Amino acid sequence: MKDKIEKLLKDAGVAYEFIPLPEDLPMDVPSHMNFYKDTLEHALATMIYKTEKGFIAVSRRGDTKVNSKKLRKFLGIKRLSLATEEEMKSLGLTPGLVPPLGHSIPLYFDQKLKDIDYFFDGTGHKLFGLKMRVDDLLKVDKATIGDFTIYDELSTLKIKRVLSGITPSGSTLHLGNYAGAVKPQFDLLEKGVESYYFVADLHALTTIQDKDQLEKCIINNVFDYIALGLDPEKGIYFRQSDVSEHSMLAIVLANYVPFGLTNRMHAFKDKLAKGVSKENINMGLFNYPILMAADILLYKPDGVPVGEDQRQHVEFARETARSFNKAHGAIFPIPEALIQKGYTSKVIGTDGERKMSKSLGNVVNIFDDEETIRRQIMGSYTDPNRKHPTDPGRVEGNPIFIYHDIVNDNKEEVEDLKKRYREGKVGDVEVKEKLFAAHMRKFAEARKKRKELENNIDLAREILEKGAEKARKVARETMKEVYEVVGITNKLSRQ
Ligand code: AQP
Repeated sequence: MKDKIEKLLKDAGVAYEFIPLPEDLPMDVPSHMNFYKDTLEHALATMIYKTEKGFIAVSRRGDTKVNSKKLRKFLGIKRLSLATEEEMKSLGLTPGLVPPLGHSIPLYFDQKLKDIDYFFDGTGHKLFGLKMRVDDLLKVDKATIGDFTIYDELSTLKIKRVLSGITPSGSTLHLGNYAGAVKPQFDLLEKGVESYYFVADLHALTTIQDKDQLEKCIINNVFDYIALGLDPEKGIYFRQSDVSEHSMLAIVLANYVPFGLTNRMHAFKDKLAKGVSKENINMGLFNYPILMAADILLYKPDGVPVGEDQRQHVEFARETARSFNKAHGAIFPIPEALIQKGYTSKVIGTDGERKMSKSLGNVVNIFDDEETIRRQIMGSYTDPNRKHPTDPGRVEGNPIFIYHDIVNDNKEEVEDLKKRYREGKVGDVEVKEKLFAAHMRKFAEARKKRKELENNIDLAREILEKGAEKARKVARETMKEVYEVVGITNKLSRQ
């Protein structure tokens, strides 16, 4: 393929550059752009799709995503899916290495390409990249230009580093944690965003005061994340208390936070609402948002992927950063809360009323034993107005259909169940049985892996320690900077 491209470019008499690439360079676009020391807008990604009219190649900029609705409309087609590895091979192409020219199938370029001068793409050869001018490419290729992409929000927000924490307060993760936080966090890592994850053991002290229980929860959390697919070599995964700068920064930041703002935070207000008197609420809970602001600001992330329930706390961190910056100059970038759109931002619990929460017990867990998960699903609230399976039911906002959307990868089955539910042609039991089966399918591999990990506590500790070493480097730099600007000239700030 590379030779064919070279000939095409030479014959057309245009300028181009083949760039030698290191053998161990990962295949993804962000890693390539990192290597070129350039940004995603200058990456060209060419994808092969299958349609009812045959295969097509589509080129888009790295900071955009193909909008399938727009593309289907543009092409006047109904069916559109990415070609499989086998199908690509039959076209003489290697997945991840598709060049933007030399195809035997129709080629389409998104028009946003015309807003950049040059681009980088593949040559079909793992060890060579291609750099050339967009105008020159258009001279060589007989591509059709159209408008079928949208900007990728993450690239336009310029998200390069993110940070997320999870409180090890329960036994395992639930579907709310998964859809609202863990899955989006993993998606960011996949896209090449530098990702920090920490087990918030200091936050857990607000509710756990039994050391064995705390340690168990921490280790469980590591097993959950690793079983779900976190690669600790790619993402930096550590334990909050292993990086003492979290506590150090919280003490400093407390001086930049008004009492009134902290008093309005929901973690504290929720407890009051549950009837606990102010006199009995521990200060750890009251100070929780301050420690969380320190957790975040220490790593100067651009974004914090969280569920809707944490929006207020991220806003608190932003406010704290502004207040500190006002006094000392632009030390902290103001991070964005990266919250999912739609129902996954706040997955409803099995009580059909409140957010799915460990402490409320209205959960469907991921790693519990089969019987417990079956019980959680079978006991879930559905549509209270539906007395018989023949009554038309409500799908929107119905927990069992929300859970189907999260775990059931058989979308045809989900659509069929929704249709029959609306028409009063399926009972709750069948919907729940199918949900249970889909849950088991979705997490089969993760559940197997978690079982294998279960007795390997040393591995969990090793992962956390290695992660902490990496996290500490960044945390220490920020802390030095903070001590220096506030005037604490001690051993750390002089280092
Ligand atoms: N129901 C939910 N929907 C969407 N996102 C959720 N998250 C939690 N519940 C939902 C997100 O998961 C991340 C980790 O949460 P956490 O365990 O650290 O704390 P949490 O938000 O307090 O979770 P719980 O289950 O509600 O714990 P408890 O009951 O102990 O307070 C966060 O990003 C959170 O937004």
